[in-house]
Amino acid sequence: MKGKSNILIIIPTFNERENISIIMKQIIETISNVDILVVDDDSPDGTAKEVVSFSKVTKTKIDIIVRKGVRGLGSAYTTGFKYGLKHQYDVIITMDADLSHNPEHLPGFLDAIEHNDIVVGSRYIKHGGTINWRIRRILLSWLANKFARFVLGLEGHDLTSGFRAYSRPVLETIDLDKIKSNGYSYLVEMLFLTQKKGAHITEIPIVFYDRKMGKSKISKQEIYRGAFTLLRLRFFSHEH
Ligand SMILES: Nc1nc2c(ncn2[C@@H]2O[C@H](COP(=O)(O)OP(=O)(O)OP(=O)(O)O)[C@@H](O)[C@H]2O)c(=O)[nH]1
Ligand SMILES: [Mg+2]
Repeated sequence: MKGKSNILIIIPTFNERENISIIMKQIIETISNVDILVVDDDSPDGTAKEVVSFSKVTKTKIDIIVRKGVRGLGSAYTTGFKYGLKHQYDVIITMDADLSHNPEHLPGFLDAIEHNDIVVGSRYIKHGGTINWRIRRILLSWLANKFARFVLGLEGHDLTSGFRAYSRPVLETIDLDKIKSNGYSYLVEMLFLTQKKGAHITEIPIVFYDRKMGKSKISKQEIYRGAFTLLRLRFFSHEH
């Protein structure tokens, strides 16, 4: 029988067929008592089929939500968070599918979430880093973080990192449907909203590996939209 644990790992996916089973296997080998939810946006490459096949050969509870006719990392997170809240998980972790987020860090997240509301895996603090990232990506990410810190007065150093742990109560303090960002800026908006509510947010160092398989989804349009979102949050945050 599959025992229900109170830790959920959410993995948003779009065309990650080559990576998804590898990451799920690594997660299960690192921490045994977790459930996994994949939120897939009807990937044409058959990611969902791969998830279902894998779920049949493991004891770990693996669920998948396939969203049809919608796309977006942010709204995929929201779908996952709502599932996590509905099913009474105490700790909800988000991870990328593309093997950039090393499951070896998971025990560190679980330790830190005991005393914090949100734990962010940070590339930009001591002992954190990026491996195989092209200089353009490093610069872009660094700049985005500086900009977000400056514009929004956020305390973290890696505000766009998607490797995070949330305690259930902190997700209950905000109205997930009001988060308007739907890309990387969703991650910044989440920190902005929770920090305003007085959440205890901490960072732990992670080493981030560049994706080896599958395609990147980041676009120029996404970057400009992200910058615009931060300005909207700064000047129109009374909406929340
Ligand atoms: N459900 C869903 N997941 C997405 C979407 N866009 C990206 N993802 C997933 O979100 C995670 C992060 O996206 P990535 O494409 O790796 O973004 P990135 O790390 O900034 O860029 P690269 O690693 O260079 O590709 C991965 O697991 C993606 O499959 C989307 O529109 N919907
Ligand atoms: Mg990636």
